[in-house]
Amino acid sequence: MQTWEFTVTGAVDNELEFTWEEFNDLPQETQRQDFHCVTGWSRFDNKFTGVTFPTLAERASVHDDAEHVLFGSLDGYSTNLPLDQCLRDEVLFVLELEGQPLPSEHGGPLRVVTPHKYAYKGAKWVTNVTLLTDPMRGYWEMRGYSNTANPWGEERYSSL
Ligand SMILES: Nc1nc2c(c(=O)[nH]1)N[C@H]1C(S)=C(S)[C@@H](COP(=O)(O)O)O[C@H]1N2
Ligand SMILES: [Mo]
Repeated sequence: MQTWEFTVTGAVDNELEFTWEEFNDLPQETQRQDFHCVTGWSRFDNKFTGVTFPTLAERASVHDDAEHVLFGSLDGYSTNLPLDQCLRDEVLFVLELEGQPLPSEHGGPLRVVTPHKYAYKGAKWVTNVTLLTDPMRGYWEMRGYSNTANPWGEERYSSL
């Protein structure tokens, strides 16, 4: 974890940069959440512990004209969401699964979960969050999956 670094940049007053120890010192909460992949499988009742998106947004002091968010990961993956879809306590930066450090195959040491969206909106191995004034598309959103990804609307594919 020596080289791990996490940043929040873009349309914010305070650009944030965390070492692993600093990130772990942020206030955390534990939640039970379901998980829906766009291809049809789900995993129910996962116990996740981590830092909420609003906690980070408050510390960064997000600009009034920020409307969108891009998440970036170590594997080059990215995904995007409107800011109002991120400012929810269930958008969690997960450090622990079932009380254990998040395994790397599930995105450890740190991943995002978005229970209100298909799971591709939750970046594994996340290391940067960029606040944007204009929308951008992430990896799957550029490749035909739905930009909005609401699982109850079964919004799987982009119509554009
Ligand atoms: N960095 C990164 N995050 C990612 C992906 C990925 O390929 N790279 N795949 C996404 C997709 S499509 C799904 S369904 C979930 C899978 O999470 P899991 O491996 O913990 O089941 O991670 C999402 N986050
Ligand atoms: Mo997925």
